Amino acid sequence: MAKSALITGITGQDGSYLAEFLLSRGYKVYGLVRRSSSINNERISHLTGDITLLPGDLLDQTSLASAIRQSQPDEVYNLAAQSFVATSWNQPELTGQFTALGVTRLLEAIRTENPKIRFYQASSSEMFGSTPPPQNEQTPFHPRSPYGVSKLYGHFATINYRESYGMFACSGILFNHESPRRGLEFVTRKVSDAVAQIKLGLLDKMTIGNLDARRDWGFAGDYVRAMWMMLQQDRPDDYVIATGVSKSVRELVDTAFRVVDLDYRDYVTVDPSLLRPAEVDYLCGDSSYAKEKLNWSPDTDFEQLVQMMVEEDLERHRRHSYAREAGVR
Ligand code: NAP
Ligand code: F7E
Repeated sequence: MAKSALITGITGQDGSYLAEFLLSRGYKVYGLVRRSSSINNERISHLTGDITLLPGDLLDQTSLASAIRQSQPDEVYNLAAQSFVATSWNQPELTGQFTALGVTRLLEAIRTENPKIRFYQASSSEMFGSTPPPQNEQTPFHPRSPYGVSKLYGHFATINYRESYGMFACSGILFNHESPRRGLEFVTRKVSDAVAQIKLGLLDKMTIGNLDARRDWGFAGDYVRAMWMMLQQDRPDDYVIATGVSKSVRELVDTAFRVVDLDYRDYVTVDPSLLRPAEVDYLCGDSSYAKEKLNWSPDTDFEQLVQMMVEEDLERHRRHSYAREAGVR
């Protein structure tokens, strides 16, 4: 019989790629969607008819239990979160409610409905914070944001349910992963979108925050494959997923402008208001354990990722420009 999976955060970047991946493997896919006055299904609209959406919110225990009862999943992927680090300083309590306590609510719902369900928790390299690279499963945590602190709670809640109740609960410690579906507030997409607009003459300049921060950036499509692999093992465990290559924000900007043959120094200025109260300076993951146990490695490198993102944003803005012109005529 076909397996079934429930994805929280299915409307997000990773949720959309994971839904596609699981459908391609014959899964029945359910997605938890919170109520909103305007529909926000852009990333999964092409999957309408193939997936089943269920109402629910990480803030509401009853709705989580109900979604599990309705979907009867073999696997639950908890991708929902307040995921933007900068916002976590403005909304620290809400971030804790979604990103930390939301994990406990979901684990409790699974434990009481069916503790045999396999569970994936979307943990984050933000949990390493100020601990220097390379970071792997043995590296001590020192988060630097309310988001990182909340993710660390979720990480240990997952381990605790595994140890307390023998549940098949895994935590994927994923480093930054990006795509053309990345939210516009994250630095890679902010840059690819601005580069496309500048190239097309729709924008003159862009502002940026810390150019010296370093991140290990991979492609989201590669990373959702690792999530699924974790839940197919004989034993539950935690894994670091990363490319092992770290680049600065300056290198990101330089690479993106080079895709359209421009020099970033002519267009980019630093805006100190975009600096964070505490920064994560240097992330570079060591995913040799995932390579050994899951046989996982990424297919897409940094340059291919940046090129893909800039080209898709160019294409999107060109389409919108044509549509605008056609509308005027
Ligand atoms: P994303 O695009 O921001 O998506 C977040 C998802 O969570 C959206 O579907 C959002 O729904 C949903 N959500 C937020 N609050 C919710 C609530 N109270 N109840 C139900 N759903 C809620 O994030 P992403 O980049 O796909 O990341 C997926 C997960 O991996 C997140 O947990 C993130 O923290 C974690 N992570 C991401 C990265 C990365 O580099 N992308 C790295 C490590 C870990 P709406 O559409 O309604 O807002
Ligand atoms: O920032 C710097 C910023 O917001 C990356 C989330 O998916 O990955 C993501 O968190 C770096 C930081 O991602 C701007 O200060 C400079 O050093 O793209 P970001 P993030 O904070 O690393 C982790 C693994 C997650 O788990 C999170 O959910 O870029 N930076 N200038 C900027 N960042 C933004 N957003 N905007 C700027 O203008």
